[in-house]
Amino acid sequence: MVDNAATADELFARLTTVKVEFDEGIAWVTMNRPEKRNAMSPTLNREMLEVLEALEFDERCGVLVLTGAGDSFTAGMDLKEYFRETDNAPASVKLKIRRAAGEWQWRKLRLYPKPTIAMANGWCFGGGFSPLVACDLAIAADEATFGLSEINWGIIPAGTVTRAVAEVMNHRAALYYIMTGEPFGGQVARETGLVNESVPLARLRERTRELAKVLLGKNPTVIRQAKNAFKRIGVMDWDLAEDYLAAKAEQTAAQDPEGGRNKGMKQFLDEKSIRPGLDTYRRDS
Ligand code: ACO
Ligand code: V55
Repeated sequence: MVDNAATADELFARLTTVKVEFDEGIAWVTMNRPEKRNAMSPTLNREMLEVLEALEFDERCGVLVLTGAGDSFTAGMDLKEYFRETDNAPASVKLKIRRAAGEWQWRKLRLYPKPTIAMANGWCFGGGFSPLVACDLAIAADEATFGLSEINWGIIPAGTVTRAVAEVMNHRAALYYIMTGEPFGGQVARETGLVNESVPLARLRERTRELAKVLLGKNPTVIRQAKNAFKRIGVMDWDLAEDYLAAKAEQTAAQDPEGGRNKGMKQFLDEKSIRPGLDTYRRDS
């Protein structure tokens, strides 16, 4: 039998650009190049993918929080290591480096089997919007600074940045910030739909922990199916979505080791000990 935690710990010990810490079911994953404002270099992209793959099967991770070291979430793609130094590389090398970015920034993260929260603690530019939006939920610090800065140095927001922005930000705001490159703070990020809420930096970690704890109290099988269904149905018509959701609902019940659906109904209908509109069912009984 493979010891997932021991294998993961070996990986975590050799990381140079990412830090992983466990705390009561929460895995705090920190982009960790503070002296470079956590810019996403090819090394960071490779390490983040390895970390996400390891945490998928690590029972110490019930909820994943993605954040950045120091005063930054991430300053976006590394202009030196990701762009300039690869400009003259062979197409195959370039492709590999581009692919490693997308692999973690959205492909792995967007349908991650555990709840994910982006904790936007500071600078967040350009490419940083992809993992920010790929996380299920996002909390910003009022003091954080966001920007679609691509226009300011002469490129369009590529990778999946424009796609991510179109998914969550309101239409007018998206175009305004894509076209002006103007920086904005946490409260504007909330008003425009980019994050769920924004709190003073001094409260950011505590509020994130509190939200993570709420998610940790829910049935993990159901929460995984629920969030992934939401992210899948965007491209379906209503008939297809109805059929897909019916199938997913049956699959969820069949997979759920704790039989949540029956517990919930019993506690409400028979015991009258909870009201599901107001409380979650007791998972331990
Ligand atoms: N890529 C590469 N290096 C970076 C990046 C980046 N995206 N962001 C910061 N750095 C490096 C700087 O080059 C500098 O390195 P050095 O100390 O070796 O000279 C170091 O990080 C510190 O940067 P400063 O600019 O000195 O830090 P300051 O705190 O004054 O400003 C800020 C921070 C606002 C984040 C600034 O660094 C910045 O504008 N960075 C670029 C943001 C950006 O536009 N990112 C690209 C978005 S587009 C995309 O991702 C595709
Ligand atoms: C960005 C751009 C890219 C990329 C990843 O704008 C992110 C952000 C131009 O290529 O590969």
